[in-house]
Amino acid sequence: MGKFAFIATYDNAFNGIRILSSCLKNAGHETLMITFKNQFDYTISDAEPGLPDPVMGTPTGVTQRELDLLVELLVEHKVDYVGLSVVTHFCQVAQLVTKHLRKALPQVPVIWGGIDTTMFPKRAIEQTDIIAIGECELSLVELVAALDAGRSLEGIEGVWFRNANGEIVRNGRPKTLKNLDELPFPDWSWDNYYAISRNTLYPNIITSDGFITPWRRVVMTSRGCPFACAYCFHGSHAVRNNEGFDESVRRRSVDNVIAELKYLRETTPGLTYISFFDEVFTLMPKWIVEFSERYSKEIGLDFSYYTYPKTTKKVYLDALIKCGMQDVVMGVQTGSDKLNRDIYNRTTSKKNVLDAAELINSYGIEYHIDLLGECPLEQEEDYRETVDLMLRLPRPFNIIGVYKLHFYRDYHLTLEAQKQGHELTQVNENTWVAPSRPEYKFWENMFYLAALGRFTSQGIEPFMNCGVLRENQQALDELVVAMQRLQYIIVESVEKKRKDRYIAEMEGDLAKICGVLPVRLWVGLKNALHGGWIDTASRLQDAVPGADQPAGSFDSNIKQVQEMTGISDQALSFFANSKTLRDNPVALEDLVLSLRALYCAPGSGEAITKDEYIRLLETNIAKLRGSRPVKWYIDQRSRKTDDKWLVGGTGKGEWIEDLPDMAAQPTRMYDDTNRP
Ligand code: B12
Ligand code: SF4
Repeated sequence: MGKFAFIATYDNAFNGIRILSSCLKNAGHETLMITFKNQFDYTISDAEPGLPDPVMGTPTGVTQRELDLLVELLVEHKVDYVGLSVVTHFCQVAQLVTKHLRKALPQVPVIWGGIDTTMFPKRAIEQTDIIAIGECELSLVELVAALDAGRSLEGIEGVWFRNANGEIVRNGRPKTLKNLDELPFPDWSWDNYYAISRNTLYPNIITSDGFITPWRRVVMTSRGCPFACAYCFHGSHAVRNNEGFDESVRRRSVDNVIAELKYLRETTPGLTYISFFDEVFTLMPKWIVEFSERYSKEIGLDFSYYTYPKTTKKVYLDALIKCGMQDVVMGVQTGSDKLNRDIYNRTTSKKNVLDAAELINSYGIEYHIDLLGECPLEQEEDYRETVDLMLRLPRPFNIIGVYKLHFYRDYHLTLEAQKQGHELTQVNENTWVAPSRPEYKFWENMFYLAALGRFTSQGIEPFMNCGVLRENQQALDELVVAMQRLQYIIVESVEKKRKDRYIAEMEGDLAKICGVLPVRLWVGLKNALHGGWIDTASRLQDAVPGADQPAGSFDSNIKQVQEMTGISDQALSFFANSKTLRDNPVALEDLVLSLRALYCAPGSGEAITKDEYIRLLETNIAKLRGSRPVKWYIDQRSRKTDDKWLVGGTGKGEWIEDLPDMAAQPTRMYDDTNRP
């Protein structure tokens, strides 16, 4: 039985590879799963050998040492076959690895599969020995069996190869999978997992700079998408016509998904979060309702999913809100109906986005959106529509990113851009990007400014019209970074957390701990003994002079902007010297009010900064958690699997369903100055 090594580039989630690995294991083979470069490793700038022009905007560098580590790993494990999962963004890395492996391990066939291979099979087969297009759960098992037995690959549907005469043999369409329940669960074992990144081999561990963390797993309940956006592989002419993927939406049974989730919960200590990676999770209302009921009873972990503006409906949210839904990611791309309709082939409008966002917001859920940028087909009026949308979207929401538009080979979008005479730069075999223009960065910053701030439309207008800011990117660059810093804390290398949400969570946590009887008794005792132990009041000082006053004159506002953001004198000078901003004082007034909202703890009435307040909360919680009665209490609680709490102090202890509602009470109950 052959040993098969899968390689993914810049990805450690690779649901596809995990399922293929399970398929091969079930057929009796051994597998390795290798992340070649971690997801957030494409920022290394001194990589050798240099690769073609960067796709991600930064060099996707691979070092000789990393290639050597890969070969050493494959040799050590006596691997018989290598399978590369190729996405178009990183097809240049797949090419480089393949070239290198052909030289270093000529006896090992290198098989390509994945999205890029499926979209561009004729090009893919030029690069390597064997390719498998489309969904390969069936074909790969057949393929490896044939290779093991030394049989011809002729007739294995979806597989292309070169025969003894060097001619390319194309075995037609892959079989389509009708019943996804027949597939095995993805392989989440770590004993066969390796990451190679930053010149190091990381065996059998999850590294911190990928999408997968110890507490998060990804699950797909369906395949396919009913939409056909022009920049997505579902919208590509190639995929729609080259017989690669079955484009119909297929969904697993609720039973099958719940079984996978239970399996994950049992095999993943510390698991707290599920990311559902279906293209559009909110489809098939009956399925969602049944799933939600089962999920809340049998799984109960927090989760997030992707939605589409038009499929964000009450029926889905009513069901999902009850069972752990934490976040929603909604593709927005642009606020311009014209761009959506004419260029991106999206059947969604600005109104649809606003309706969807308002609905999500009415459930108290934070949502995340993504936008597209660097599109030469986008015009000033389109950008302005997006800014307007950002102003109108209900808070809180987060822009995950303004993603650089990639023009893939033969895509309608690519042909259209070329037809309209826009110059595009090829950055790898199958990708082109628009050469950078100052306006791209300017508008990206404007989207963030509108989303992060609390601007009126009159207040944002002068920023959009300001020639000084358009010519000097540094000013908005620094301001936006500072505003993001004010809004978020980085909780791990790939995640940011909204400070307001973090504060609310801690306040709730603190209130819960404080509300329990043993703590109340303990605190009372401590206070009675004059041993005040949480020092808050003395630190509730004015952090921002004048922050409780209305926005002031232009010059004093400029000063406040710098106090709150810490931007450099030079960046500040662009704002200060802008005649447009000076002539329209509402712009700076709105900015200052926006910054205050980001900077100060909400509703405190006192100008304590959020950072300071967070530190206080963290300290207080740490102290309480460290105290003997609380430790005991938490320990007791953790022995219960459900969310009941033990009421102490009654002598025998009694488990209660609901926590005392202390959340409404102020957290500053340990005010040092109140001590008797
Ligand atoms: C979940 C997801 C992510 C997750 C996890 C990544 C992952 N690959 O699992 C995250 C958020 C990290 C992510 C990031 C990115 N993603 Co993404 N992502 C997806 C999504 C929605 C699902 C992936 C999935 O699990 N599919 C289901 C599995 C079963 O299908 P599969 O992976 O294609 O695998 C099957 C076949 O392709 C084949 N196969 C796959 N590998 C191999 C290998 C061999 C040897 C063989 C024989 C067969 C084979 O068999 C598999 C089983 O049937 C897809 C859309 C989609 N439906 O695929 C986009 C998609 C893959 N992402 C895409 C993009 C652009 C990205 C990013 C570049 C975005 C960015 N700007 O950063 C990064 C790149 C990450 C990377 N290095 O791959 C594009 C890729 C387009 C392209 N032409 O390559 C897709 C197709 C979406 C789109 N808009 O078109 N993504
Ligand atoms: S909705 Fe999402 S997955 Fe579907 S075609 Fe559009 S971008 Fe692709």
